[in-house]
Amino acid sequence: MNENLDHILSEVRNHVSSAPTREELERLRVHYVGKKGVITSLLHQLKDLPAEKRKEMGARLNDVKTDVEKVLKARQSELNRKALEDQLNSAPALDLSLPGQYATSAGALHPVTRVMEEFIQIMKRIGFSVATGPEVELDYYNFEALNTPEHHPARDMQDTFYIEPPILLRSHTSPVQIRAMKNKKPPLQIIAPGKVYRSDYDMTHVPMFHQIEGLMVDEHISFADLKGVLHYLVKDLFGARPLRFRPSYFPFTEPSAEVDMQCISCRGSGKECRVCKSTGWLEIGGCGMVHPNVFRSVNYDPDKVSGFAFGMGMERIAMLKYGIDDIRSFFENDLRMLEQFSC
Ligand code: 2NL
Repeated sequence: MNENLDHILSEVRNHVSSAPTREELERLRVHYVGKKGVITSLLHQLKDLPAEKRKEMGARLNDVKTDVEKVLKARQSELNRKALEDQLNSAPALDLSLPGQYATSAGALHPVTRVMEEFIQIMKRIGFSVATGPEVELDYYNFEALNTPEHHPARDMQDTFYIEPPILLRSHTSPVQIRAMKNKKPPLQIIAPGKVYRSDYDMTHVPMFHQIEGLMVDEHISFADLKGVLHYLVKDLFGARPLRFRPSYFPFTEPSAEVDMQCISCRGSGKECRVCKSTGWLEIGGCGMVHPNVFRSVNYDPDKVSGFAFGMGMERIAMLKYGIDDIRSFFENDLRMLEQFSC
């Protein structure tokens, strides 16, 4: 039986290591160590041997079985590797330059984001830096430091979103400028872009919109400086246009004005113009000279410095630039509207 085993072992070595396919290898495995295989049946025959022979033969048979299984395994992984290699070699080369199977359209910036970035770019070019701050604010920064008296309608629950007094959602980005002035001595030239919140909802108002405020403080800053900056800004955003400054009121500026731009559609003629409702003018924001009380609340001396400030709604600017007539369409996520701005 010992010679028989030696013979089996060398036979297995030969057959297995030259097995050409995985199918052939499987056939050999079944033949030697399968349920009815050669080695398995020899193991079954052990019980017929005398006790002292059985122990020796059992150990020997188990060694041979382990050996055979090892050889089978080795050939198996060799064949698996070869199969994978063949598969990779026969596969058609991948052409990575082929267009995809499904067309994907290019994404685009939201029109409000576009206008905002353009606005920021222009202001940076003439020396303004960008300041940001929290959207959840304190009544102090949003109103009190801005000379806005207790009875002012903007402070009303009806107009401002209160989290829980004195915590509120900022109704303009002015609090960013208050914080900036408290942290830095003049001169100062900043813009504060960001989201603001007001309790409003119709064709021209939404409860959240984007504002950019500008602030310039130094000795001898005048209304002429304000006009110069706004003319430069409008020229870059819309092309050169006459501006009109209409006297107005804001608690934080004195004097205050609404800024109107000559209508880009009728060029000021007002003839049957639905863009400017035949007035010849378009309102683009508000502005003024910083109120002395605002300077006092940030520890600037109103006798030594002066400054101008302005605020513009980005949705309003985008509506004028792109001829959009309902502000709500910015927030409906309708691709038919948004896709018009991909380029
Ligand atoms: C508008 C009008 C305006 C300001 C904002 C301002 C800020 C400081 C001091 C003084 Cl810290 N003024 N901001 C001034 C005038 C008008 O915004 O129509 N916004 C959409």
